[in-house]
Amino acid sequence: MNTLAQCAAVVDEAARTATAIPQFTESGPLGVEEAYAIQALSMERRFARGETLAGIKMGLTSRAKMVQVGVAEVIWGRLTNVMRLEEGGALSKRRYVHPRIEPELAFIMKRELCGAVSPAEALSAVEAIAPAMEIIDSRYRDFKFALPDVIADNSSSSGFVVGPWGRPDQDFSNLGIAMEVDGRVVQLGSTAAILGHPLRSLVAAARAAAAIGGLKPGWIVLAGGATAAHPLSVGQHVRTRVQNLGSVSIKVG
Ligand code: OOG
Ligand code: MG
Repeated sequence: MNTLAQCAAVVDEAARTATAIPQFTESGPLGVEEAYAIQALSMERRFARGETLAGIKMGLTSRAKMVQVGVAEVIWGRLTNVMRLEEGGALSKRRYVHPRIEPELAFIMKRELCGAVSPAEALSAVEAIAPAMEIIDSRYRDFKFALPDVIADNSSSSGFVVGPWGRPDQDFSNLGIAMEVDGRVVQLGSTAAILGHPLRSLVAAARAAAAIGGLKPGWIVLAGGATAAHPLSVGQHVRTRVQNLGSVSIKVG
């Protein structure tokens, strides 16, 4: 079995070169704690190349997502400045292995938030909320993985795009979501699909982030896909509309 640092190098190289790799769990057991250690070490390699931490993403916070990937645990990963795509801009598909896109809700923090917090405390630390989309790109062959594999692979995160920021003091517990590809709706859902209320995902993020010193002001937190993810192909134009919050879009080049 490889060391954690070797695994981190393997998964980082797979992401950097957009090359699929076999799952780690195919060659031996891997624990969840070790998997988070691999994630941390692989992201350290990116930070050493000049990327900076921009926040965290929560994953598998909706039933639709758990069913799609066959893993039923909430997971998290790290977002970097380089992963952020410009709203309305284009992504280059050849930089990914087999990218998918999913509708999300983003928070931006105005205050630090760390450890066990109540939903009200979490909300009071939020500067704004926005419609968002995450590009997920499992580095594992055929987009297949077990829980420790996906955690080691930064929870499949590979890009994100954020729409207009809105006030956090509005009811966002059950807002309709429609994700369209070239004007055709491919996924319909509600923010309520995210743990019953997206704020619960932020509470979970604060708990998870305790391991890295808490959520920091200015960080973005992605609450997790509200629907199943949709595969991306060159030429597509993808737009997600969230009731009351506006829309966010990306082109695939
Ligand atoms: C794992 C990442 C899950 C979400 O929003 O649920 C995720 C995957 O689907 O590959 O990002
Ligand atoms: Mg996601």
